[in-house]
Amino acid sequence: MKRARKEGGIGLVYARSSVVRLVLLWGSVLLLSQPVRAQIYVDINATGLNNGTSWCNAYKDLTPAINNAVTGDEIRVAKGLYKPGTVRTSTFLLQQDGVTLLGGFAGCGEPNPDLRDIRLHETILSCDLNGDDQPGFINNGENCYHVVTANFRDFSTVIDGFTITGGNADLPPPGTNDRGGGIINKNPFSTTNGPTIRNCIIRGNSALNKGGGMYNDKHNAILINCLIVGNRAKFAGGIDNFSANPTLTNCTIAYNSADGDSNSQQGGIRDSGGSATTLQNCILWGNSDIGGMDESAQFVSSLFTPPTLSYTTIQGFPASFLDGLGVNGADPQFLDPFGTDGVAGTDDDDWRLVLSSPAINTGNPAFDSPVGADTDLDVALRIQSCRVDRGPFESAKLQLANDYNADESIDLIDYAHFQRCFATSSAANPIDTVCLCVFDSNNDNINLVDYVEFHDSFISP
Ligand SMILES: [Ca+2]
Ligand SMILES: [Ca+2]
Ligand SMILES: [Ca+2]
Ligand SMILES: [Ca+2]
Repeated sequence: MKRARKEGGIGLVYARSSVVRLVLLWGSVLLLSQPVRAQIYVDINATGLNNGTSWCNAYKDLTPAINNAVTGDEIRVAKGLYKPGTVRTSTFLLQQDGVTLLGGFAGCGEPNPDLRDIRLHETILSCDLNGDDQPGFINNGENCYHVVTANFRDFSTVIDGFTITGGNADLPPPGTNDRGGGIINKNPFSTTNGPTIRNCIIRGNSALNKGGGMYNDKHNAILINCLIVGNRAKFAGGIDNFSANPTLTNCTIAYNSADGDSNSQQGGIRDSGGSATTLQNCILWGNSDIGGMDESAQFVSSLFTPPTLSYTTIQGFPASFLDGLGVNGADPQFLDPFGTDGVAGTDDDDWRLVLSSPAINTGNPAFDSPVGADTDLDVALRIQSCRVDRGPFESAKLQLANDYNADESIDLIDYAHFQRCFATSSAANPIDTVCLCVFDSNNDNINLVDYVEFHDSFISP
């Protein structure tokens, strides 16, 4: 008998709105229960003193808030569009570790100004100084070089809940205004562990040289629940890493492009200078270079410092030495990656997964949501059904009973997992939560009763 467990329903359910509302309430309670940090408010619609002390007395710009923040402060930013200044060298320059930037609040004049919903209250950081950008990087000649600059910033620097767009790092050397259009993290001296970037959309940025979306030089950045789409550069349209070991979890890096003059210029992510990226529950798809959209256009690394890949989708896989548990090349099936304007990386795209997506319920079965990332980019619960999805959006689709690997077929692969899960749990043989969720038919443990259920499903699915 096919049956979906835990939620008690039968078949597949897609009911996001009620989940979103529940999680919003829950998220608000969480925010209230966290230790008190000094809060600095930023709201482009603020009407009062503009000194940052409350929503209606908020700074109207983000820059003075950043400049006045000290370690331990939390900068809360209301919905709206924020620019770093008026000249091309303007950038949101993060100068202090231990400061958390949170976007997505309702803000002044709203019934609950503290209500946080990063989708409904989109908070955009943009380099489009004239406000005249069009899809396809048109009119970005006056845009500033880097939207965010986080040089030397460590993990305690947190950027959470922003859309980062319009950076155009097009100034030829000397200098580094030719890289990192969206975010630049550079330490020329020694390795820095940071910054931490969560729940962010980095889209529509460009660079003359490398790292259209992001450039990490000796910065082991952490990215969780991020969407890096529609950025471009000569080399590495999405993310360029030099002597850096970033960790990406539940990120989608898609339809970024590199227009360098050889056929392996790495539209998605490039590791060089000894870099070794870690990717878990991620999707690399549709990134292109002049050689097309093969595996080398998604991700390029060195044989000598290979990346650590798990439960990640890479278009064109397998084609090189890249490998890892749960890595495959199955089309993730985005809902509408180009939108009505036909261009990836603009605000009409939809990067959620269609219900038939093989990226749903196929993330790491042992995954536990990291701190600060227990919701997805829709502010819905990060882990739904039995198992986390790949990419920043979690589907509400339920997983079939007895279908451990979520391929909607109950076969020998699932039988092997049943045997593993059936054995007594021990340190050498841990039973993950997916075991219990898909195989434990009567909510006690995995035992002979469940074996009978599995057997029935197996012979008569
Ligand atoms: Ca512009
Ligand atoms: Ca679009
Ligand atoms: Ca799931
Ligand atoms: Ca299966």
